[in-house]
Amino acid sequence: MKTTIVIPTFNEAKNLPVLVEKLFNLPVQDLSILVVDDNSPDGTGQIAEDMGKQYNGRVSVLHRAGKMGLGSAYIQGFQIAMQNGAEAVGQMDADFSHPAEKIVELVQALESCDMALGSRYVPGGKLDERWPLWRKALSGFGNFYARTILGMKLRDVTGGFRLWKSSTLKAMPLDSIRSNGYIFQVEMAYVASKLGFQFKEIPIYFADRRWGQSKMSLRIQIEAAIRVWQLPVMYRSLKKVV
Ligand SMILES: Nc1nc2c(ncn2[C@@H]2O[C@H](COP(=O)(O)OP(=O)(O)O)[C@@H](O)[C@H]2O)c(=O)[nH]1
Ligand SMILES: [Mg+2]
Repeated sequence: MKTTIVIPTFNEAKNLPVLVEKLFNLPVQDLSILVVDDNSPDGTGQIAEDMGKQYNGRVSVLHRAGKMGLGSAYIQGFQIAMQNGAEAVGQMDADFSHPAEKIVELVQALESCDMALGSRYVPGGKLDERWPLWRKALSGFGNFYARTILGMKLRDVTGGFRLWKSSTLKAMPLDSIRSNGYIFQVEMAYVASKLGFQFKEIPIYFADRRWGQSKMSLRIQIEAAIRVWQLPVMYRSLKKVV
């Protein structure tokens, strides 16, 4: 299965090369990487460009003019990956929060589902022990809040470590997905589940980022909290396709 992992980056110069090397050392066949860089001031875009040469085109880069948010980076990245023939499309942070080695299990799981995800909220899944209690509680609450209001069976609705079948993404109205922050993950999972697609959750240990700063902000959290209530209205006419 031709697999492309989309990695959005904003100031990930230290993380990206290490992550890319780790990914290419995995026993996953036909793997390529698409970096979506928003003109990172620390030069991540050029580093990604150089890796494209180093890895003979297995790394490609979409350069965007400025910081336009995670959601739109993923949507554009997914579309390009599929145009280039990917049969499975992955998404992950560049910051080592998502354990790269679990991609092997996600690829296996995708044989019997439409989207496989690394989950912090299934048995065996875990949040970084170094996180203070309030941060763990916020993550747990945000996830509980969204999945309850939206009536979803998925345990980790806010998680961003996922592997999609291209056929799943192609059935989704990607152009109408406008969320950009955290809630992007929720919106994608919600739309896919309304369409009737099946998920599999693989437990992961979610580590805090290795280098650099989180782009999470209060504004993003408020956007998410409000938007959860809008999703059922926005997608009220969406019918099952599978
Ligand atoms: N292209 C792009 N990438 C972004 C943007 N915001 C965050 N990222 C990347 O998206 C991933 C997740 O962001 P991060 O700051 O780690 O968020 P956190 O994990 O919630 O703290 C990282 O790889 C970031 O570099 C953005 O506006 N554009
Ligand atoms: Mg992160």
